[in-house]
Amino acid sequence: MSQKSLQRIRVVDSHTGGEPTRVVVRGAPEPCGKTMREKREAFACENDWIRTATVCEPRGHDAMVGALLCKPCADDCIAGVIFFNNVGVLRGCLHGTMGLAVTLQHLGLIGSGKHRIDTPTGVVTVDLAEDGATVTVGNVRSYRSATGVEIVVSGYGTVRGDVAWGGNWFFLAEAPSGLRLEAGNIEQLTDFTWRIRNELEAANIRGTDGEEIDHIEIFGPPSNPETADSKNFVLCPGKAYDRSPCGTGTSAKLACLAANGQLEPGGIWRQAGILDSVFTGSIELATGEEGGVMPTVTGTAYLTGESDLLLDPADPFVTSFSVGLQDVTLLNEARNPVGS
Ligand code: PYC
Repeated sequence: MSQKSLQRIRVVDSHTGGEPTRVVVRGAPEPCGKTMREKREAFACENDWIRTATVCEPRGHDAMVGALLCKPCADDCIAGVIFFNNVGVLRGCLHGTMGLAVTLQHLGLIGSGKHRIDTPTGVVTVDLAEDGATVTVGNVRSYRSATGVEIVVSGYGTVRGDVAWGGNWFFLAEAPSGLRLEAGNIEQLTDFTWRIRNELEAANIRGTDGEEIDHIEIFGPPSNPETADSKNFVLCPGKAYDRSPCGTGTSAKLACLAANGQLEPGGIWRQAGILDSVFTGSIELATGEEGGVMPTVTGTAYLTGESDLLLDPADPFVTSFSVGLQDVTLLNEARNPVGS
């Protein structure tokens, strides 16, 4: 087949503490909107095939997080970004923001130092260190919205936890004793946290904006207390677990610690993920009546690839296994604007 009939989407891949990020840098249309929230909505409604084609099988996998590089809506930002995964668009994503920072440097768009990024949750900052891998993200206001929330999880009994916003909605709880918080126990950890998510949904326990709590985060002691204060397992919306400690989840954790009086401005919290990679967090108190904290989260991201994904309109799975043939028509219609 001639090369002309293939559509190309340029991506740069990285991982942050083990969690992959695929930044779409060319070949996708710019979503419409005056704010990044509007662009996120437009992307979800009109260009979902970009999501499925880039992060779902056969080009991606369930743990892959995508990031569409956009024009920012705020003048003082270097870039805009919309994050997405195997089941839909995300709100925020800090491991992905760290991956975006090393990607932008790789593309020659930023150097080390501080930069502002426009996202659907608000403007975040990235501070890229001289080593080209360590990234400190200044996140949006994070806060605990409910504490001592009890749900009964079949097979496990009553689970008590907090609900917090860290750029996504989280339910945070201690892992029950007997549930090993280890990479060798992913199946059981996934089963437990998936049951929590279903119970929250059944009980209509939601975020303060009425949105679903689609990230579940459980905690236990760190594998190595010299390098971390806590270890977590985070279940993401599409039932994949976060390989990293989860930056928005760490922000939600910092908000809960601060609300409990366990973390103050100037203090440091080292959050390990299930692979024992660590994010380091600290807070400032948010100004204004609403309370909460302004978290800062540091991690390391490394580039893993740079490639053109090829989309052949004749391929019945061109935009992934999970979408119907009508999407192929959509792709054909979208080819000219995308390719130009
Ligand atoms: O690091 O914020 C994060 C994140 C969200 C979903 C996966 N990673």
